[in-house]
Amino acid sequence: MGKNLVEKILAGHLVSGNLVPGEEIGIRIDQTLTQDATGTMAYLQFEALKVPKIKTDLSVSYVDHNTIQIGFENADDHLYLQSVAQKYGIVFSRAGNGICHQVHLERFGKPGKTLIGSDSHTPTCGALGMMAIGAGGLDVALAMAGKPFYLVCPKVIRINLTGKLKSWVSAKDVILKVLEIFSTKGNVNTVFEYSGKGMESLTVPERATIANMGAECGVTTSIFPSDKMTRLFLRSQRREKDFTEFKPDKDARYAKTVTIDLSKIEPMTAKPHSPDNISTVRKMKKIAVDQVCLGSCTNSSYKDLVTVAKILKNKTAHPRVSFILAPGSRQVLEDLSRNGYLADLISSGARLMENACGFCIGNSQSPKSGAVSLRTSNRNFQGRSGTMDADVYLVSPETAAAAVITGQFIDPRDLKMRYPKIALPKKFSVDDSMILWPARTKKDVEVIRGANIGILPRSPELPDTIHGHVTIKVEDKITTDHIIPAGARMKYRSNIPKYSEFVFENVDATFAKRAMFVRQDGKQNIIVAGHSYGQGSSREHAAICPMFLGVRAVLAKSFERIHAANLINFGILPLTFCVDSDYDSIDNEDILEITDVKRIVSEDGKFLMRNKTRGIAFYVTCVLSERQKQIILAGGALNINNPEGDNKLHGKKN
Ligand code: MIC
Ligand code: SF4
Repeated sequence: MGKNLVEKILAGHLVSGNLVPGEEIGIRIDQTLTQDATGTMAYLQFEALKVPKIKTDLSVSYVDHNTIQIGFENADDHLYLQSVAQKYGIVFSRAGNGICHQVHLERFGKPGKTLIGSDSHTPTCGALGMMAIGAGGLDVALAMAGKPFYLVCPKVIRINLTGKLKSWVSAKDVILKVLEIFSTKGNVNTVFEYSGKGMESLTVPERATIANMGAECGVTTSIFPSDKMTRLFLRSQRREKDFTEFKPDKDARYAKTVTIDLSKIEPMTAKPHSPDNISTVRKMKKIAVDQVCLGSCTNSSYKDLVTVAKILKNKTAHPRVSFILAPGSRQVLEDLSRNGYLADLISSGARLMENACGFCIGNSQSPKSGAVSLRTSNRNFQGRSGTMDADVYLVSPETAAAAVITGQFIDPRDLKMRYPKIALPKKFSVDDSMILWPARTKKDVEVIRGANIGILPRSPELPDTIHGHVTIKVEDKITTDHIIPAGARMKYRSNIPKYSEFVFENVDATFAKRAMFVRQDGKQNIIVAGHSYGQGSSREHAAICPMFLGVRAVLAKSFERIHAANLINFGILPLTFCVDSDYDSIDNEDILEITDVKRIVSEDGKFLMRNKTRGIAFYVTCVLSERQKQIILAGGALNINNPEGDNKLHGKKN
């Protein structure tokens, strides 16, 4: 029987388990990536594993998230990351070189290989035919130490693209269509594999936009075959030697096939406050636009930005619109500049930002209160822009450009202009001088730990009785942005005691204090949640900080993949309701108790939970693999992989 792409890569990397969808498997990881905001924890954890050098083919540490540098914190982190990279054989991409996913696509991704990254948009490299998966920092640290990466063997859905995109419609509209079909819920342990005649006409940067935002559907990853387009892209990056053709077998089987006719797609948008709140732009009422942000790892490629430059040539941004431009990488910026497009963008009124995450993570360019902001990024969760009452709409670069000129949210086809069709350059400007390679010869490198490099907290062993206090009850679709905000708070990523003060800050600002009180009282905190708990970012801080505050269990209707893995890694029980309606019988401040915890975890994971406050009881489950059971019983993965807990790793306290 023929194999699909996913089966081929998984079979070639399988270390444990069987390739049966739903079963846990372990795979060998060829490449890893980290970014600075998740990287400091990942490398503190890597150091704790006591491995002298990385064991992957390639590991790259990027600095792209916290580059604002107000105060010493960000720069302390960068220096720590640079020195750790030198010491352990990791490639270091300096601040200013670009967003991890864009740079990895340009310079490092290889068809047929496996990649895990401590960022949820790691699947971007699926555009090159890689199995590229987002994960928590600890899982990345373990992979760098040569351990397998464990995941649930995914089912594979084939997305068959037919037809051709019409003028003014682009890759962003395709992935917004996919989000309309699949939504952000219910796609855990699934991979989208793209195929079809329509797919063949998409360039690698267009495929990257689609693979990138598959993350919003909650899938394990998205993948494209490696074909003529892949070869062209790698050639233009002067690395054709990295090309291998990689296609599914003709008789490959899929869990299901969904066909999308590209010629029928119109300009689309995701309305506030979720990437699956989809409409066509045509159906939107005319709204005045205050801000347009062009960039992020979804839509900041050369093609995206040249398209906008051509639309805006000899035009000026509408007086109401603040027009923000953040190229995806130094290469994109350099090529825009060499080919004259940067001048066109600047003369149209673009406010040029650093080629980094910037506005996308809300650490700069927060819009005015009550603003309408059109962004080409991938997430529009409430408050992520840094302005709680702003309405953020996700759009294509073409729709963004139309708003820059008109100050209105309009369908770009209404500009009545000729659509600028952009061919990719034969050769991009390749200059890796902002990439530092680790020393080849063995020398002693000192790891530099500034004052911002904090402690690496661990969780105690699992207790036998959880006497839990419902410290917060939340709804469906709680994102990791809700659990622990990024933006202005991100500079505390390396300082867990400080960062923990902001857990659920935008949902209930009293949470951290109340949770700490419960912990100091010798009890455990429980979070009660609806469906899809932990959507969005991979940040393991959404598990580490609650753990630090004494959260021992999260009881939800369902979990998202990366967050569930992070909870287990940090010794927090992910419990699910056996009957969803039991959610309604719990209130804030209720006392929930489970007993005989260790035995039940080791057996079938089915607990009788007693609500002591209400005098009722109901069943919850905790379905874990044998490996995960050991982790939970030990109180977290670090307690297994470095049981003695080395405190010498802790930096100066702030
Ligand atoms: C995001 O887009 O939310 C982030 C910031 O890139 C996160 C990682 C982080 O929180 O550091 C992600 O996507 O995983
Ligand atoms: Fe950076 Fe935004 Fe991409 Fe996250 S989604 S990696 S913050 S650009």
